Amino acid sequence: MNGEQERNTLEEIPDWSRRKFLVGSGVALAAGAAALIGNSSIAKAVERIGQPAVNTGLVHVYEGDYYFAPNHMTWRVGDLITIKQENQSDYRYHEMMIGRGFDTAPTLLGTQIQQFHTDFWNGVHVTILNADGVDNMTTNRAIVKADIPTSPWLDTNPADGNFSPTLLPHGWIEYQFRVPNKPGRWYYGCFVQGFIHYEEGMRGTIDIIEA
Ligand SMILES: [Cu+2]
Repeated sequence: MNGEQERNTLEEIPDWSRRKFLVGSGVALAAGAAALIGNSSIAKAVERIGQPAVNTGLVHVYEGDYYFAPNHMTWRVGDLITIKQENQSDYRYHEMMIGRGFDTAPTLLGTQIQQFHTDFWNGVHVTILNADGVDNMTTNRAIVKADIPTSPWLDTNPADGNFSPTLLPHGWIEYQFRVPNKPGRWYYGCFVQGFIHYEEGMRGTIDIIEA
């Protein structure tokens, strides 16, 4: 039985985690500057170098151990977006869920966070354009069609879960959708291996702005 925890720890990302993201994503110069100055508002600013004000069209989302690059995006309601989700890890599976709040469940290690409580993708039309190296993908309540064969990895059984493309090491997938009218702040994260990836820094934020 799932409990609910209406809280996201993302506002409390400590400085060490931010630095780890910067180094991990290869923004060495920016990370060096941020470390020298040691000012968290500067570290915050450099996260956004090279990113447009609004992400639209083809948006690359790189996955590594344990981060997303970028770890912040801005989407506009009604825009057509193609996410190319690319797992750059040599060893680890990574997924991408988007939502709000957390669902928890009892485990041998105590109560643990399992997934987002509110799945961003519920009711959203998504087209899978291309993929290579998908371990599994649960559509949950997204409305998914595909331009490519998706057997055996696509699970279209509606369940009480999150829409979640899960990639093998070096796997990638491209999917397209129109940003739904769900403005405000959303969170993304990887819940592979329980909550470990998320807690280690594999998470980000999306601000959805009105058209
Ligand atoms: Cu992961």
